Amino acid sequence: MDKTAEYLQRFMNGVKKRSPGEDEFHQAVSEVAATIFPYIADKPIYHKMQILERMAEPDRVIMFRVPWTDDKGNIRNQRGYRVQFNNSIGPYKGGLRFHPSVNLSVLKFLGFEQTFKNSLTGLPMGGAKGGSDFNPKGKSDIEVMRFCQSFMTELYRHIGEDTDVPAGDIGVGAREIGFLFGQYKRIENRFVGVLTGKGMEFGGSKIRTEATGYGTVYFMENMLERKGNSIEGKTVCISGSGNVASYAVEKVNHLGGKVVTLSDSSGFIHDPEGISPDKLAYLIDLKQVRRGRIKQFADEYNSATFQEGRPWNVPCDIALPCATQNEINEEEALTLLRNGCIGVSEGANMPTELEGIHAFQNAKILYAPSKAANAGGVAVSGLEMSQNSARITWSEEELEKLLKDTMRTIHDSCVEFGERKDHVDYLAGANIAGFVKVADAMLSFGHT
Ligand code: NDP
Ligand code: 2IT
Repeated sequence: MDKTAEYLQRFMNGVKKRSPGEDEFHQAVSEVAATIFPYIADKPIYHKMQILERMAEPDRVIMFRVPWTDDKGNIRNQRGYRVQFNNSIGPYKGGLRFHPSVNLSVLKFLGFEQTFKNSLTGLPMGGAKGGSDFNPKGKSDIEVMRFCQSFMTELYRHIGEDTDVPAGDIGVGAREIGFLFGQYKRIENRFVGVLTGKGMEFGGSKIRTEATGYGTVYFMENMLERKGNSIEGKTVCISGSGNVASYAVEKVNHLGGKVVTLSDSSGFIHDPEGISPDKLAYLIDLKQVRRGRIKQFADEYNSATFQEGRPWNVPCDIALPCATQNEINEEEALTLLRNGCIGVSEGANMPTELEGIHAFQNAKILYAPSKAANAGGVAVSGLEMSQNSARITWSEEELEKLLKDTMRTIHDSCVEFGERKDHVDYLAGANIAGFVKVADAMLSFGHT
């Protein structure tokens, strides 16, 4: 074993020993470390100062009890978390996830990834993630409000516009951000930009709702453009049917592609005729307003069929996983490749298992890892913070241009650090580009 491989193995053994059983966290760290160790092999200062070791340990983990009362009068207890991972380049920043699968491992993987992602945006934001094992599905609006108020009653003391600025993620959208912001303001008696993804009436930014999905598609368009190709005329498989998936559909449509699948946790729909703008309007109302299931889409439109499972056996040119982590395994990656898929851009965080990533990389298709591909959401969150601090509002045109330019810059940084003999390793490029800025800031701080 060469020295780099030996360091990597020793490092991963340390991470696993310190955080036993945190599989998702180990997965995220090992994917990053496998590309950083070769990069720092001839840069001893990063070893000496234990930079990656320090980056793989959150600054702070906050865990708390969240009691709330359901509509039947029962007292329920959930667990709340905020993982403040790294604030070397700016205040902690990252979403809140409400989903029954939330645990410390999931939030640590997300917070670790967020640190690199936020660095890639070029904006001054550190990395964090939080949330709860609360399941918003089937809950009344009042139950969700009571839960959000209880959650914020503990969280408020740990966050602030210059300390830590949460936002949405799975299960946390405009409704939840409204309840959370209302409670923060009430407790603190201060109206500040402590959350992003706010409603337009109370300090939200234009384009924030659309930003992640749009950005994921822009990244794919940038990769294709570099190869003299484009999304126009391409068949696209998308998973998920929430915020990210919906606006990815919209942007694919704008660019002349055709989206043929969408999914949720019960299954997927296949619509060979494509998700036209009127079908997308139906979907957004179904998922965001009526909080229904994707199966209802196939009940509404004859052109669509519903099946259980994931959409990856439907032939496509481009795949945009936009649901959750580990939703493409090796077999599904190989199926996509066999069916002619030439590009994957990850709207979700860590949607591809390590073996699936290796399959995409071995095939040398255009593979954009989540920390680069879905950075558009947090980038516009950063712009929301700037607007709030300056008490100004930018126009939709300005923000859409800033988002597009940011995705282009991130793409170009990945190429700068990931260009190899006959292809671009976007995974290594994103990891290294994200690492350098945070690492160099940490070097400046000395032994902190
Ligand atoms: P939403 O809650 O709006 O939608 C989530 C979608 O994913 C739903 O269709 C949901 O289906 C599906 N889903 C969630 N968990 C599972 C699961 N375990 N198995 C199968 N399907 C699942 O969330 P977002 O669209 O905001 O987030 C989607 C992904 O994008 C996440 O990975 C998130 O971390 C990432 N992301 C989000 C950003 C944002 O700005 N919102 C920014 C960057 C990344 P169901 O309704 O059945 O639960
Ligand atoms: O994963 C992510 O980047 C998000 N959920 C968005 C974070 C943010 O602060 O906007």
